[in-house]
Amino acid sequence: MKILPYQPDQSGMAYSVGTTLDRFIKLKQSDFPFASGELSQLLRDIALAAKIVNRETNRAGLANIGGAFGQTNVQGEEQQKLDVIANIRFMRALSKGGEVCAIVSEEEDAVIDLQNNSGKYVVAIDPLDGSSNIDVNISIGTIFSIYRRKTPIGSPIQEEDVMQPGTEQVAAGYVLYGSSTMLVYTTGFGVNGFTYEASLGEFFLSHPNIEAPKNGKIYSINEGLEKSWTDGIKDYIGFCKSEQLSARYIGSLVADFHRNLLKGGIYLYPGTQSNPNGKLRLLYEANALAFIAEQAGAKATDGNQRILEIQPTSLHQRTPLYIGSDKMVDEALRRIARHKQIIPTINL
Ligand code: AHM
Ligand code: MG
Repeated sequence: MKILPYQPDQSGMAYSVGTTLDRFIKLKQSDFPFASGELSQLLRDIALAAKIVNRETNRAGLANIGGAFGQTNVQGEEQQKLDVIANIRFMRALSKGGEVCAIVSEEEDAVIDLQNNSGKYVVAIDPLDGSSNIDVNISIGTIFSIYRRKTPIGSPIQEEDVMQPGTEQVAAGYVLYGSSTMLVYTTGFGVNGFTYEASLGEFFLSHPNIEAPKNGKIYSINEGLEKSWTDGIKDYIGFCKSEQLSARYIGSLVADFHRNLLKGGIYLYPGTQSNPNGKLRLLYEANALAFIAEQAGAKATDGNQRILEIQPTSLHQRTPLYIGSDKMVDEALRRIARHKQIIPTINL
């Protein structure tokens, strides 16, 4: 019998597909001392649910799962059928996996106790963000944050397990259902992006070690709300225009954030008259993206403090969000602060 050592192909006849998400997660497990593999398994569970939601999203135009569900969520926003489907898919994946004890979801009024007291992790998730874009075939996303529970494993979950500031996240990520589907995540050791190859059913590492440009030429804000902006925001957006930056606003946070992360830019959702804290939610929208932004060398603030340092006080709490390239966020903060300092003169 003839035995030959394996020689990797040098002909270039078949292109290499690269590293799968699964393999990458396994390789990176050693970043965590004493890791027992649960976080890795949890990330895999999320990736599996993302593949299913990707399939549902792609079928939306055909399968009568587009359009409104006919109910509003706890935020008073109209739920789309795909919002509900995505919520079911992620809930199912997270509850079956066994690593999670509690879930906070945009689509659920209360914290969902999975009755799994041996689960180490708490997940906060927006299963389908930007869902008003589904029916017009525009990119949407999933956003998730993972926290280690604070109370001892085996005991019932408590408020302190859920109400943790973003600095306590052990992992966070998003899935972008766009011209291609991508999963981008961090465990606090840089940011990596994976593109979904549908015919193989796998995410492959396509954007290793993402680093955000320190400056950029894109600003993203809903300019229709200009009337209700503070003077600081008006000043900053005026500055962006005077610099002839490009205005790009999809209205899907994940898509706007992802573009700015790769190309350099800033996304702003300030407080408005009707929503003084803006529209976006701290626990399952702002925190995850802030963690990713910082890991990629970008910044995220509410205009007063780092998003990650905000101590949450309620589940569906909103926060103003200014996130993106380091220098752009600094300039926005400088102009916001400048207008705060205008103290009315008192004539004595
Ligand atoms: P949603 O969670 O109900 O989908 O709302 C969040 C979305 C973000 O994706 C997007 O950036 C923002 O709302 C757009 O809001 P607006 O239409 O007010 O500009
Ligand atoms: Mg959302």
